[in-house]
Amino acid sequence: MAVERTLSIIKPDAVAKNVIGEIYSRFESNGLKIIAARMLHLSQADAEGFYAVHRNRPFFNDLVKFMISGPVMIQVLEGEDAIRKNRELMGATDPKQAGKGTIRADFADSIDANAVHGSDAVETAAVEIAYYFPEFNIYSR
Ligand code: RTP
Ligand code: MG
Repeated sequence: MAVERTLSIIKPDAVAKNVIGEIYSRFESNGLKIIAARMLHLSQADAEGFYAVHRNRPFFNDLVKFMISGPVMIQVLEGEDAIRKNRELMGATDPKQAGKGTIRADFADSIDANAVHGSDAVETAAVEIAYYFPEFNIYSR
């Protein structure tokens, strides 16, 4: 299987719950390495740009408002099959549908405040990683 990189965001609800470390442990114990990380309080323009693919969706304004409601922790994860593996660890978008033991089942409150973001494909991962990290700030080991 290919070694991939994916962009992960721990959203404001999970940062406020003080579970960054618990979520990082899940990544690390499942073979995903944290190879870049930064905490940011996104501006409206940052969040709108990041979620531009969703700009015509009915939930866009609520999503942007939520993502700028507090600091987020943003990281690049690297590992075999990292994109799919991260989304498996995250669980379904709606925490009510998320499988037992997933990050969203354990830490998310609602479909809006759903604890984490993860890239959904190789192409979107590349775009999302470039949005927050210049290559020289990524430390693949
Ligand atoms: P993400 O992008 O955050 O990893 O989540 P996802 O792929 O599971 O979900 P996506 O369809 O890409 O939607 C992005 C985020 O928008 C919010 N959302 N709200 N109210 C709604 O029906 C609705 N649908 C999506 C969620 O916070 C979702 O994570
Ligand atoms: Mg998505």
